[in-house]
Amino acid sequence: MVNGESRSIDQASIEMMEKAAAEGVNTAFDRAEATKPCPIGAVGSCCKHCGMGPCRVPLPKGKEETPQEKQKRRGVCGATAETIAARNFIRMIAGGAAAHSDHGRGVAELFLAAAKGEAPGYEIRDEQKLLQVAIDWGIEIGDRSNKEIAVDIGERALAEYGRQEGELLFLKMAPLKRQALWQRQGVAPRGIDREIVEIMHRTHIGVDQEYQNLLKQGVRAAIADGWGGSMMATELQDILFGTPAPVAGKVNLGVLKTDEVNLIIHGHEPLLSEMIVAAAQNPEMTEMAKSKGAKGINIAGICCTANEILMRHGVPIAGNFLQQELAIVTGAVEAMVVDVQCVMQSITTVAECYHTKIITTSPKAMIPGATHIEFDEHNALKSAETIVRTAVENYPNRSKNVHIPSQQTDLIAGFSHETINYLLGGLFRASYRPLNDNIINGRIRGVAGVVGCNNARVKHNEAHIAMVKELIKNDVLVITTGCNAIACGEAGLMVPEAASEYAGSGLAEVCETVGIPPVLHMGSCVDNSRILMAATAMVKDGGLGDDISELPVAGAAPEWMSEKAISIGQYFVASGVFTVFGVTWPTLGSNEVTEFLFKDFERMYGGMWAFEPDPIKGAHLMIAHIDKKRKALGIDKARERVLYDMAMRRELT
Ligand code: SF4
Ligand code: MSK
Repeated sequence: MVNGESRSIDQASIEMMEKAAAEGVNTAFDRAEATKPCPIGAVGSCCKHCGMGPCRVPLPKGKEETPQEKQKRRGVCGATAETIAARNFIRMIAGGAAAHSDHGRGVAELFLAAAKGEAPGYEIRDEQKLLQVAIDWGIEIGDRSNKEIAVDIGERALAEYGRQEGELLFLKMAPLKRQALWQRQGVAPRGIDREIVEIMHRTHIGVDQEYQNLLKQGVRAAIADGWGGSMMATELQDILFGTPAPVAGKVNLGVLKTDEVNLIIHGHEPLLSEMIVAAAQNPEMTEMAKSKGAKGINIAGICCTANEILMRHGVPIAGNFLQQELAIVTGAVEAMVVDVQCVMQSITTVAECYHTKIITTSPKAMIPGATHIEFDEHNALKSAETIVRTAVENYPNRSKNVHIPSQQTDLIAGFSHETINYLLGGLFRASYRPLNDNIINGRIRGVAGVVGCNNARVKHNEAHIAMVKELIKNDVLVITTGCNAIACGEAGLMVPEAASEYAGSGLAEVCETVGIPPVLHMGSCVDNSRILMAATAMVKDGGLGDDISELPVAGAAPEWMSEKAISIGQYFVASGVFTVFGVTWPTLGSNEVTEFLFKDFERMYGGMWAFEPDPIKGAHLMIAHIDKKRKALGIDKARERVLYDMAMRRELT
C-alpha cells in the first residue's frame, strides 16, 4: 500500500495515488522514490559539454587547498568547479528563457497572421491594450485601423527576437533607475534569440572561463525572458484573447465529471486551447456527445494552459504539474491534449492502462504513443473540432473502473495588473496608490510573488501552502502564478473569505474592504511579467522609492523544478527582487559561485538569490527582507494597529 500522506497534502491526489498503486500504475511519485538524484550533478559540479567528459569536480576536502591539490580538482580541459557550476546554471537560464520566449514568438506569429486576416477565428479583443502597446513602442496610431496598427506591432514583436543591437523595446517599461542600472552593468539585452545563443556559445568547451562573466550573460538572457519574450507573450495574448478580469472558478480533480466527456488541456500556450473551448461549446459537438451517451463536454485544464483558460473563461482546473498523471488515473478522461512544456512523457504509458487518448498538437513536442493532430493556426477551429470529436468518440470506451475524487475548491482568478489597478483605485482613478498607502501605513507589510512548479522530490503542494500561509499571516499580500497558484486555489486561499481565516489583521482589513482574496492569481508562467509590471506600477505611483529594489517585496519558488523557474528567478533578481528557492540549489558545488549569486548580486542588482528548503524559514527570510526595505524607506515605525471606523474604510476603497 502506498503512503500517499507522505507524498502530497492534497487529499484528491492521495486518493488517486492509492488507486494507481492498486491498479499497478507507475507515477512520478513512484519514480522519484526509485531514482535518486546524482549528488554531483544536483549541485552543478558535473560537466558533459564535450566528448572528454562527463567530468565531475567535487568540492575541496579541506578548507585550505595547496596549488597542487587545486589543479587536480578540474575537468579534463582544465575547467574549474566555478566555471562548471556557472556554465550549468546559465544553460538552465538559456533553456528557460528559450521556452518562454519561443512561446512568445508563437503568439507573435499568430498575432501577425490574425492582424493580416490570415488566421480566421482570432481577432483583437483588447483595443485599449493594442493602443497602449503601440504608444509604448512608438507606433503611429493617427487614424489608422486597428488591423494596420496590429500588423506593425506583430512585425516589431518578431523583430525583437533577431535584434542584433540596441535594447529590447519592453525595457522601457521598467523604472528609469532600473534601466540605468542595467546599462551600467552592461546587461541590457539586445535581441532575445541573440542572448540565448550567446549562452550556448560561451558555455561551449574553451570559451568563457570566468564565472562572473558567465553569470553576467545569464542575467542578460533572463532579462530578455522576463522583459522580452514572456512580456511579449502576455501582452499580445491579452490583446488577442482579452485581458483577464476577476472570474470565479473551481480547482482540483473533482472538477472532472462522471457523466460527461472529459477533455483535459495541458501545457502552456493558449493559442489552441482558446479554440478548443469555443469548439466544445458548438451545439453540434454537444449533440454528438449525447449520441454517445454523455450529458455534455467538460473541459478542464492542467498546468499553465489551465491558468490561461481559467483567467479568461472560468474553465475549471483539474490540477498542477504533479497531478497530470493522476487525472488520467481517475479513468474518466477521454482525451488529454497537450502542446509544450511540463508535459510528462509518462502520460502515454499511464493512458495505456486506461482508455485516455493523448493528443500532441505542436510540431515541436511529440510523444511516442500519442496521437498527433497538428495545430494549424490558419484553420484553428477545424483543428480544435477534430480534437473535441476524438475525445467524444472515445467516451464509449470508458471502463467501469472510474473514480473521481470529490475535492474541488472555489477560487477567484483573473488579477491582471490592470485589474488590480482598477480594483484598488477605481475606474476613474485607477492606481496602485491605495496599495502603496496601505504598505506605508503598515496594514500591508509588503508584497510577495510566490510562483513555480511542483517537484516530485518534495511533498506535493506542502511547501507552497506552508510558505504562502506564513506570509499572509504576517500581513504580506501574495501574488502568484503557475503551479503555486493552482496549489493555493486547492487549499482555499483564493476566495475573499480566506482573508479573515488566514491573513494577519492588517492584510485582512484591506482584503475585506476591497473584496479581494489575500492571494491573488495573476496567471501562467509567462505572466510573471505581470508581476514585473505590478512592481513597476508600485514604483511609479510613488512613496516607496524609485526602483523595484527599494520596494518591500520578495519572490519565491518553494517547489521549483523547471529551467523556466531558474530563468524567472534570475529576472526577478536582476529586476531588484530578493528571491528564495526551495528543494535544491544547482550551484552548491561551488561556494564562490553560490556566494556571488547570494551576496554580490545584491550590490550589483539590488536583488539576490537565497536557498532555503524549509518553507517557513524561507517565508521569514522574505519577511526579514521586506522589513529591511521598510526600514530603509523610513516606514518601519508605521506598523501600528489601527482600529477602523466606517469613514476610514470608505477612504480605503
Ligand atoms: Fe570535461 Fe571540459 Fe569537456 Fe566539460 S568541457 S566535459 S569539463 S573536458
Ligand atoms: S506549469 S514551469 S511546472 S509552474 Fe507553467 Fe507549473 Fe513550473 Fe510548469
